[in-house]
Amino acid sequence: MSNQDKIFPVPDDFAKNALIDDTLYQKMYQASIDDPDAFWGEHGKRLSWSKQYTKVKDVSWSKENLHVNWFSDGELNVSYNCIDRHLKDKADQIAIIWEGDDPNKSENITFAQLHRRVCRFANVLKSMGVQKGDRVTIYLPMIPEAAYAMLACARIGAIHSIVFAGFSAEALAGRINDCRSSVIITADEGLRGSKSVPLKKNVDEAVKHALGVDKILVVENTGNPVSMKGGRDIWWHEAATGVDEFCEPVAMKAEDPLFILYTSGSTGQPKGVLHTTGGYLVWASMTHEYVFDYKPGDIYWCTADVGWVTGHSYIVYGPLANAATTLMFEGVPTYPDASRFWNVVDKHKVNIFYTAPTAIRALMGQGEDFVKKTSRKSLRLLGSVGEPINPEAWEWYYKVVGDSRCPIVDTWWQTETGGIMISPLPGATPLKPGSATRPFFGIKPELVDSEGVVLEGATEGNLVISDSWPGQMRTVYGDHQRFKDTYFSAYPGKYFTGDGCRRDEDGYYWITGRVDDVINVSGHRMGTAEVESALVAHDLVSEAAVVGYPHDVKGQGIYAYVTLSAGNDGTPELAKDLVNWVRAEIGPIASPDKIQFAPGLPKTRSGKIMRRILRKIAEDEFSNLGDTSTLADPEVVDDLIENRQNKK
Ligand code: 6R9
Repeated sequence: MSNQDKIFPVPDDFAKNALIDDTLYQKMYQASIDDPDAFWGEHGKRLSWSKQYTKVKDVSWSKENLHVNWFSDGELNVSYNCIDRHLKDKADQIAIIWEGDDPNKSENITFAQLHRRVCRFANVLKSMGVQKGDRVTIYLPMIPEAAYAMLACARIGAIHSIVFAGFSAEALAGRINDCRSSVIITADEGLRGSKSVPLKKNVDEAVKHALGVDKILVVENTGNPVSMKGGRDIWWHEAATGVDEFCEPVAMKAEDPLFILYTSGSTGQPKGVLHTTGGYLVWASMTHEYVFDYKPGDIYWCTADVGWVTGHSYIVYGPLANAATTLMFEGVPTYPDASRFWNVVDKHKVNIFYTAPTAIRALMGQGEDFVKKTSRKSLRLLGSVGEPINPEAWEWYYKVVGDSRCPIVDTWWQTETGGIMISPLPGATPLKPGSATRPFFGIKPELVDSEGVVLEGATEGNLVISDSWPGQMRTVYGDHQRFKDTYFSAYPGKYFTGDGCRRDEDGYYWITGRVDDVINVSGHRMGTAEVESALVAHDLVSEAAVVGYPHDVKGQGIYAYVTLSAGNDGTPELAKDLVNWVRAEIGPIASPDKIQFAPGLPKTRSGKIMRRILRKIAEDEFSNLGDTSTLADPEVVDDLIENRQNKK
């Protein structure tokens, strides 16, 4: 029997104590599909509304009139829901456990403290002139101030746009410009695995290319000297001195924007995915509670970075809306050594642990001892997100990390979906390693063929979602047409995910990976077009084509075919230069793993690059290249094969 056929039933005691068992899942799922208005009308009440909604779902995915509104006449404040409403009986409960990069540094922040700090932050932003609807770019490492800044924006109705602190100055500038934000929040430096990241320096560089930035608020983190420009740059600790510790939360309409988060697509520059207030928070909090079987008192840890959507929904908004204790980790899994995750689990008695397959695979490569010398007794539930988890990594996670006691929730979702869409509920769903299993409440997944024909039963196809859910993105910021084109044009009336998927006899979903030109490197989404345009921006490069290939740890690696302009040699030094160039243009996560200099790229007669062929060569599967007869210049293929970089 292959791994894929293994079934891990729900442990009896887990089912007994779980919020949702299988019978309840079936019942609630059916209700959510039969009558979404009634279902979400009821579940929207999990939040505290300053004005109760009377409307629930108002959505059209038609081409002519694409709009998505949930709870639209209701009003609420996200910061109030994540903090103030818990103060009555949980003021002294820990809201955030911060664990530093340095294992000797950690801090517990209670809801009362969080309230004061977020209020103070909000008042500082107000004093800097930030108003409701303004965009604020946040470029911070994983320090508590990142959460304060997000919640402070939400408190005063400003729209935050977080840019992952691993992105370059160039990438940051593009995102600042796209949403025209005039305020940036950053730190002197970040710290990861004892190495510092020059954040303020990057911001200084970025604003040379970003017009209209008036104010930069700088958090002192490492304390190393940075340059501060008078009139523009403000130290957080100076601005915060003596500032009032109360700030009234602003009542927001349910459909007022909460945040923009840039994500890569198959074409062009990253898109500003826009999420709004009410539906997003209902979705983030409800999925957090049910998927993680969260109960009061649990210590919950999601290892993502707040620069990604997982950090937004499952470090900050979902858990805090549920009054959970959420752990925020500044460091990396392998510093000081590969026991770090498990030492942190033991140190803070973590019950629920949520990470990415790439981290699991990297730790798996370091051997069991790093895990086995720790206790991990506190763990009750494990989670996975970001890319398909291969069954070997799943079983290692289950047996070695979880000691075969803890269910694993393999959660499939996207920046665009706001929260988890397909996932086991740990008290309800028997697990199959590698499958995200079944849809969450309200989610109607369908598999379609390339013509859009809906496929029934056990089959494989493109994954679409056929009806709206409260957490879905509302638009691409500043470009509603792109929202339509990207998600609703391939299969009219349905949301296209960009993922391929198989459904088995039990109705379980198995995500097979992207079917577009997006690659997934260590769980980070990367548009091949972005890496290509960075490469061709280099003086010596005339053309580039980028594809993904299977990588043991990263899931996919980045393989770049580069054609140089005439008279230049593809030396190993130049290959190194190009890798550094891409790092500087986009960030270290986009560094090509392999560069192959190619005198020509395989193209159709109409000039389209045949990526299928490039993918095969990168995978070292060139014996089966399929039909190359339509190529303009079939000989280039021989050279590509000859000089392939992944020879087995
Ligand atoms: C949350 C997040 C989204 C893409 C998505 C898919 C892949 C995410 C997955 C998964 C298989 C899972 N993906 N979770 N594939 N199984 N459990 O990662 O958002 O960065 O927007 O990436 O990631 O390909 O389309 P985002």
